[in-house]
Amino acid sequence: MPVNLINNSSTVQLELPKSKASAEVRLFGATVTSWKAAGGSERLFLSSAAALDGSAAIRGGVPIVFPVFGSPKDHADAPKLITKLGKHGFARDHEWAISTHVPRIDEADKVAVTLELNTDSKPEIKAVWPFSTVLRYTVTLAPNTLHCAFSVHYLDSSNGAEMPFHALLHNYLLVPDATKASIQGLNGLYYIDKVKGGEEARVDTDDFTLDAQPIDRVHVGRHKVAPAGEPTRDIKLVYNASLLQDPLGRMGKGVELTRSATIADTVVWNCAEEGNKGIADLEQGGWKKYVCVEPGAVHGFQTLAKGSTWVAEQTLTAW
Ligand code: TA6
Repeated sequence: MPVNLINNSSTVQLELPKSKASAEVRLFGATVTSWKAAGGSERLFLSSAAALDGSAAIRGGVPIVFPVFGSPKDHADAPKLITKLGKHGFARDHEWAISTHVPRIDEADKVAVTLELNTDSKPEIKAVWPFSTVLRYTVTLAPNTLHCAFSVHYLDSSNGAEMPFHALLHNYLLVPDATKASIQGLNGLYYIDKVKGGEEARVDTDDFTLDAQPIDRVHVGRHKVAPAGEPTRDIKLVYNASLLQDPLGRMGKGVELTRSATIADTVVWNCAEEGNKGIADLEQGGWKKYVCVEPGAVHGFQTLAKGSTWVAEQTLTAW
């Protein structure tokens, strides 16, 4: 069966036997923890020290950040209503369920599963989030792509207020060597540099390399000088791997990311060697194996009216 429940029903495994593509999605946090494109080579980083027992958000894969990016106190515009939320919100550290509302796709070259989190069913979420909300997440595997569709359904609330939120897909992309990898597609974007205390600057190269320095930047999709209607930018992560780093050339050249216009911002994060020491669930030397490239809606809060739905989608393509 190409869609299986494994590990005591804690994980959904998607498989395409012909191309040898596969993916694993944990019910905890709806976190995709493995994606192997055609040929079977892993494309996501998962720390060997990550907690996989539900005691903490998973360090690696694709955690979902919702409904706040960072802590509410990081945002001067955070509405009072949501100041009790923890860092990066609650989607990534709660158990989701397999949706009974959306049929699973199970075809020769495409398999998908939909997970769901109903905030009303979790008292600890209700205590900090005054909106009845259903989150749905559909992960679709094709031979060379992983498609992730995240939707927010605002059902009800006692005060009828608009729902404020951020959302982001926190992709930990596996790289042969983070100091060699480069990111294309950010050129010209204005960004907020969290390593430099929130300084603002603009990217001036189309081949941005990390160079072993800590990086934590929020690139604003709709940058200040962009003419109205500028298309959403696509990102290419280029491995720049030498034969030494990938002797059999199995990993390919990189990963391309495209997304819906709803998640036009792009966060780039790597903690570098010095930051690695302070992150207990990041394996030693783990910083060199990942680059986080995270499409999101995190610059300013989105608002959703009661009864409405918001959708964000990304496609990762192995090349
Ligand atoms: O998305 C980047 C970021 O917000 C960084 O500031 C860094 O803290 C990272 O996420 C990881 O956060 P976490 O809570 O998972 O340790």
